[in-house]
Amino acid sequence: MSAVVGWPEHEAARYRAAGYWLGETFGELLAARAAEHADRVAVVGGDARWTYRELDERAHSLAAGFADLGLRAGERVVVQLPNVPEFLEVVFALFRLGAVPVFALPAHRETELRHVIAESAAAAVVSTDAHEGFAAAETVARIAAPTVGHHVVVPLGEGELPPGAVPLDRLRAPARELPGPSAGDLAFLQLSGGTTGLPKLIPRTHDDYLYSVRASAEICRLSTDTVYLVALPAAHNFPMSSPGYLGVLHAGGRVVLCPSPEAKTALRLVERERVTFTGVVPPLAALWANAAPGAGFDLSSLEVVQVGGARCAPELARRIGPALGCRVQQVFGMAEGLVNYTRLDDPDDVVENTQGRPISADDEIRVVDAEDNDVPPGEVGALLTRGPYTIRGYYDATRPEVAAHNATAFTADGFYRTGDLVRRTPGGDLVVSGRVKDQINRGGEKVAVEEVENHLIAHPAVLDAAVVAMPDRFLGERSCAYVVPVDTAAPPTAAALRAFVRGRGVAAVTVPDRIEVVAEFPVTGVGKTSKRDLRAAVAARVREEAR
Ligand code: AMP
Ligand code: DBH
Repeated sequence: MSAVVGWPEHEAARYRAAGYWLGETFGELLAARAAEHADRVAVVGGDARWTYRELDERAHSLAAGFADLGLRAGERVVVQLPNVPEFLEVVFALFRLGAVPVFALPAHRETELRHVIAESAAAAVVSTDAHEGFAAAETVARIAAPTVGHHVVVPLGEGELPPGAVPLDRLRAPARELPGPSAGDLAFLQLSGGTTGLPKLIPRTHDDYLYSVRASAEICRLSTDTVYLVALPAAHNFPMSSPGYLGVLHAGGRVVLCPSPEAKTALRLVERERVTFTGVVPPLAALWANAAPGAGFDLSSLEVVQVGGARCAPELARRIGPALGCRVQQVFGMAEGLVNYTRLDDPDDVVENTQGRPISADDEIRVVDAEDNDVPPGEVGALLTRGPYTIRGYYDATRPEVAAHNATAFTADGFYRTGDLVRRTPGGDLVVSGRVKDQINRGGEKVAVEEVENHLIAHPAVLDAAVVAMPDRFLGERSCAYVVPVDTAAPPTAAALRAFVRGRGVAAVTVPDRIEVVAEFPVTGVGKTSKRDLRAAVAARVREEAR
């Protein structure tokens, strides 16, 4: 067993023969585009406007700098950067060297960082000094992970550099040829939303990921005229590859990094940079659609706004187009692989009411019941998938606990259990109706339920905790934690529990939105906590309170 579970050789051969896997690496892609489009602007962010040639040269120079630092191909590097242009030069430098970025989100805090550093056995961390009031560099220094030999900091002028941390600019070295990775090698580790706890590491290769990027760029009709706004965090799979900034760089277009997804900031950039294409999660789409009509920005350049990451209500899908003056595309994807799109020439009915269909003719889709039998066509079931860009196992499969999880997250014949409940329309489009897996989708941000429960249970006054989704008009879902106190006569207050979880240094999304202290949980026939009943109970209370 190796750390990365690969595709069986006969399937890999099929994906190569079909022209999906072309044997190209990210570094080679950028070099090719820099040769074709040298003087076109590739990246706009902050005060920077880099051409393709500049981005390529910066990545070459930093790759040499990382090598000089002692970083080697195959070593993992946790990268936590917000939407700054340095994000792109750093990740392309690492790609070029064959070092493996691990994409932490800017919202991650000590608990998540500690986890991804440990799980990836990271040799280096690239962080800011501080962002969003979070002392990132200091936190990385405090974690003091034994595997981490290098800490590189992109200073945003918001915090101190800990002793031993190297500012990014000091890494720049004269470019030189480096051996570089092969297209079949592990390119990076993406993070899952974390369905059963902290994020899991998703191993993606140059070959498989670039196939999804190229095919996405084609489906989304990207060209050298595309100006793409990265409104979501650049580290997330959606703005990275669906078609995201990688799709745009593949097409020779322009990537504009938005420092905040807030409507005014984003829409002002749309006007200033003549943005043509962007992707957002449903709550953002709603905010933008509400803000745009009165805001007075010229949005006439906008052609397509994608909405994905969580269920988009048909009413919202209908409103976005008229409010922003653009076409809408629904995107249902996952960092593990499979991505579905409504197509740009689909009828309104499909765009509004479905989450689209897969990228590839070789994306295999099964909709199954609890025993893994196919449900009749059109009925709701659990979505299983396998294909040329869907992983066969989480990283690092040499670890027993990861191998054990892989045994349940994938079928014996290599299908990924997405945990999503879907049905397929006669036209072949998927409609997402819920989740099998115990995850809360807070407007696209996934709450790691078990993790929240673990934090709560760590409180001395808490006997047991169960976290479920409660419906929310704005975010779709928020988290509600049910708690059984050790002593029902002296229960902890909700405020104290929330402060306790926050005090453990977790992302804000991990702090429960609502806490209900109860004497006991409802149970199923065999005595397990019935989360179904808890969900129904909190939904009823939310409805009552809204009356
Ligand atoms: P992650 O595991 O963080 O990559 O999140 C992927 C999950 O987000 C999917 O398995 C779905 O549960 C959810 N998701 C993504 N896009 C959509 C969408 N358009 N509609 C409904 N759910 C979505
Ligand atoms: O939610 C996701 O993870 C997601 C949504 C849309 C994704 O990974 C993607 C597109 O590629």
